[in-house]
Amino acid sequence: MSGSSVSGEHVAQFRAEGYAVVRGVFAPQEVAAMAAAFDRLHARALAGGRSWRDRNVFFCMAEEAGAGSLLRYAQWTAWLEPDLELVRRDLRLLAILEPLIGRDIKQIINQLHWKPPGTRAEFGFHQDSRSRRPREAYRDLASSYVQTGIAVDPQRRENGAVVVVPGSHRLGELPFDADRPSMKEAMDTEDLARLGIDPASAVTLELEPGDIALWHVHTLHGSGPNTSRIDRRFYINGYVTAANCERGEWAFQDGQPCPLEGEHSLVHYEELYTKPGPMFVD
Ligand SMILES: O=C(O)CCC(=O)C(=O)O
Repeated sequence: MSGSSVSGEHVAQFRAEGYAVVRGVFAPQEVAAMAAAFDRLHARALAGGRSWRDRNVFFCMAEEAGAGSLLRYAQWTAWLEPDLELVRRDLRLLAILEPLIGRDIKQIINQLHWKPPGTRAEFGFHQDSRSRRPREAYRDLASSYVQTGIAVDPQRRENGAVVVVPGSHRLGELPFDADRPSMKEAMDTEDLARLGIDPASAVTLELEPGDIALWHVHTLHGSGPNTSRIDRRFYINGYVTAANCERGEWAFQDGQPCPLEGEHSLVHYEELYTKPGPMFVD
């Protein structure tokens, strides 16, 4: 696939199953530019050695037994890396999003996830709706929000690809323990069984570099450890119909890409205006 030609087949699948995969959106040289940006960010985060914040930009470090200090995720690095900034407002993403959430779109997630070989770095099964807080800032979440993930490395079960439960978006918001953040949990099929869901119905989103996965705010998903010999890097961008959200950075206004510039907007970091950093965070 090239240019902004996206076939539209993903729309029916997203509506029916709560997820979809669009293949070959970004070309190898574009993925290489994303990977190089990831590498620079990774080196910067490890050099700092501790979690670090500058306004919405956040490097979350974690200690893992046997693996030492890891960059677990980084948020809003599009502010630091021009190639990542261009991707977040690429017209091919608009072509994927517009049939689902319109052409006036804000962005509320800009995040890279990195699982080096041999690390756990898992995400327990969850619904993204749980993190969309404060709830009054996000109206009509179920029909206004799409999470996307671009494969930078091949994604397989062995290196910790996303696993989704098809059709689970129709279950609405499920009871999860708010004290168990998904990034602190292992991907455990018992969690599905407890919700009355057959664990065998879960599907691994196998992706090649440049493919995009998208999922609904109520789709149950998680991801397991990286038991392979390759990295698993994933570039996540979450979007919302602008009229239904008080938070976020503009991504597209009337279908026109909006660069990140000027002041950071309030998204998830509630102390943006009172404790902007830059600072290490414990
Ligand atoms: O990177 C992953 O595997 C987890 C992604 C995820 O669960 C999310 O973005 O909600």
